Amino acid sequence: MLQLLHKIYKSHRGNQRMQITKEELIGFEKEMIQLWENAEIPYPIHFSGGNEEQLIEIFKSIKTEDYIFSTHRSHYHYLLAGGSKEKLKEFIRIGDSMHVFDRKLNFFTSAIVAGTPAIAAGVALALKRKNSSKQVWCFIGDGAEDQGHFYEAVRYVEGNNLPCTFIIEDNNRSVETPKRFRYGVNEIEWPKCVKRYFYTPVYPHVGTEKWIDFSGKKAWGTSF
Ligand SMILES: Cc1ncc(C[n+]2csc(CCOP(=O)(O)OP(=O)(O)O)c2C)c(N)n1
Ligand SMILES: [Mg+2]
Repeated sequence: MLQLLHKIYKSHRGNQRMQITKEELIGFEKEMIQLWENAEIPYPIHFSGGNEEQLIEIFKSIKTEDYIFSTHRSHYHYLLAGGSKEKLKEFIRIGDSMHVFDRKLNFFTSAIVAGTPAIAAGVALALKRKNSSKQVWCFIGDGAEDQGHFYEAVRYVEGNNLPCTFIIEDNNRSVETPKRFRYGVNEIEWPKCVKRYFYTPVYPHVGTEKWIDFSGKKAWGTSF
């Protein structure tokens, strides 16, 4: 009986990824900010903040077996994907905050703005050919939304009805330039494979408000 209940529960719940709370997300990032401001992370780093609730909601639809493509701002995505805080901390400490990768979680990142949509489309094509039920989720910023590579991937995914959803994380800035200075006032209406959420970022594009003196600091775990 218990086994049957478990089976029913699992089939309703799907294979959802591990849950992490808003407070835990903020707490993790604050810890990393402390390291950064103590000049213990001598690399460029993009902090997440202000989009916890939106992402927690979106990740309710992302199953354990799905593929996730993240961006240069990867910390929240990785933790919500079920990634371990310790592993993420290691990536960050060695300067790989923008290159977080985890094959077991099907989690990939690129620091190249709009570098992932074409790869996401390719993975989605392969999944469709295999009759797989897995989905692809590709996060991009509104700066990446400006890029032709994104448009090409959207056209291909929509035209071929591929299992891929693009999620624009719209914080109205590409580096620090708002949309009206980039292309005026009109938004493009994308087809249904593109979703968008808005948020007000807590931190600047890179680092925090503070100037950090990295002179004499060594890369973590190295002698140079
Ligand atoms: C191809 C490419 N051009 C430029 C950059 C430098 N760059 C890094 S992040 C960024 C802006 C990204 O803005 P957005 O996609 O909106 O993400 P956000 O930082 O707002 O989360 C730029 C231009 C890059 N990484 N790759
Ligand atoms: Mg942006």
